Amino acid sequence: MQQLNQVCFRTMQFDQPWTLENYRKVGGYQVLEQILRDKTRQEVIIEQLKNSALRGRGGAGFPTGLKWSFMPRRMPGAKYIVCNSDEGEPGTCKDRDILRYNPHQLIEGMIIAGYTIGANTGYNYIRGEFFEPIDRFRQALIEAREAGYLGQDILGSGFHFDLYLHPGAGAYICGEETALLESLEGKKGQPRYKPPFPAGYGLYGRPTTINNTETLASVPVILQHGADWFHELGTPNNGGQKIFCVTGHVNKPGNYEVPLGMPFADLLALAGGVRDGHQLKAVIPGGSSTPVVPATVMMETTMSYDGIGKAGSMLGAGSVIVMDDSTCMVKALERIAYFYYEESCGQCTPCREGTGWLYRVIHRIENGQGRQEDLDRLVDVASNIDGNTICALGDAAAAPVISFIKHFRDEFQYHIDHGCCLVESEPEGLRQ
Ligand code: L3W
Ligand code: SF4
Repeated sequence: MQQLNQVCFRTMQFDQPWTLENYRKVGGYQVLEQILRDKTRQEVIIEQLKNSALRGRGGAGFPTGLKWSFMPRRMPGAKYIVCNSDEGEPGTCKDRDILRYNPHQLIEGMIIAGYTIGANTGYNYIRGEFFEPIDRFRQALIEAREAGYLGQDILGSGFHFDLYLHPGAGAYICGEETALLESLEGKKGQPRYKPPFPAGYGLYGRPTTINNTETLASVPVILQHGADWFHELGTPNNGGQKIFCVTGHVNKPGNYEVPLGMPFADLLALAGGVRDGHQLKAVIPGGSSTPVVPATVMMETTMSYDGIGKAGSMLGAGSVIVMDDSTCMVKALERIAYFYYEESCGQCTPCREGTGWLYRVIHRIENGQGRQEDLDRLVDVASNIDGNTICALGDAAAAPVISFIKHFRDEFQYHIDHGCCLVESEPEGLRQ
């Protein structure tokens, strides 16, 4: 069996993994101390990250070293590092557990990021409903400040860095990076046009780097053990271990931190396999925004950005929603479509109108009132949303519709022809 929990969950071996005392037992804050003591050149840190093949864990898989290199470090004036802990993607529950069980590693990662990109201020935007994770992160901030890792002249190095926690207010769209920045500025959380990207025009119009919680929490471990060590945990171009949130019809749902490139079949086995007495039907491999993959393809797939890409989907945030043969695919898609309809910020027409249109048509098919032309209409509406909106929520609403109909068209057609479905069940991974 592959080794587990070597990166973000490495403190899980202790009774109270979230304390500073236990974080120090795995070498916590030693990397930061060394960087500040040696005044390590920022280019060296960025090069290490590039060599580690760390890719953004928030959904897009963008190379982290490259993103940090975009920052105009020598430009005078304020720059910011922002952590996106607004984890709201259906099926995703990993960042929540990093905040709960290893908050200091995230804090160390953010201080190192601030040093590297030339920022003296950081914000962690945390989903507002994460009560315990917020408390743990707040307590860790107090501990880190008392230990001299935050504030003015950190450890006598001349570098100062302040880090603030900002709870969100319940909007999924604030997990989109530019909506998050608007929300941090105190405005309505609506995405901005890109470009300009945050690296050029971010928080308060200043250069800003935004990374996901898991991404930033991986940084101290990479610098501690070396880029090659991290890269070799995974596969070429897909460095490290990654947390997979396995939900739905499995015997042991949960967060599993395993090497990128692990065969899906092994991950499924770790999660206890499909519910007893049932067969695997399909998997949504990266969260509800990513295309569904049928069982036969999924069982031949490896869990990496490139592996899932070859299967016609995306690794996304690593939120693996498992559906067995009791799942009604029409019902499952109806649930997903309602989510995007509900969470659209309403700023652009194809998304505002299209998500409602998609939901209403799927709803009527599910309720036995589908029309023969509905499947083509759904694909047409989804295709017209895809790529025509300000942010990725439009694409995220379209992708499930197109893929569900592509792979399970017969099931949708059965609903239209007979006014009912063959199987009656709700996918547990999609329950909110
Ligand atoms: C400077 C350039 N920066 C790209 C930066 C950009 C961003 C990152 C990736 O969507 C996906 C979405 C969800 N100069 C740059 C540049 N950047 N080109 O790189 O950008 P992008 O646009 O590819 O992705 P995104 O807008 O960040 C993220 C999908 O993830 N998703 C959602 C997961 C939800 C959670 C959650 O709840 N926590 O993670 C799942 O699949 O649909 O496709 O930073 O600025 N030339
Ligand atoms: Fe808002 Fe949807 Fe447009 Fe994104 S795609 S800006 S969520 S209306």
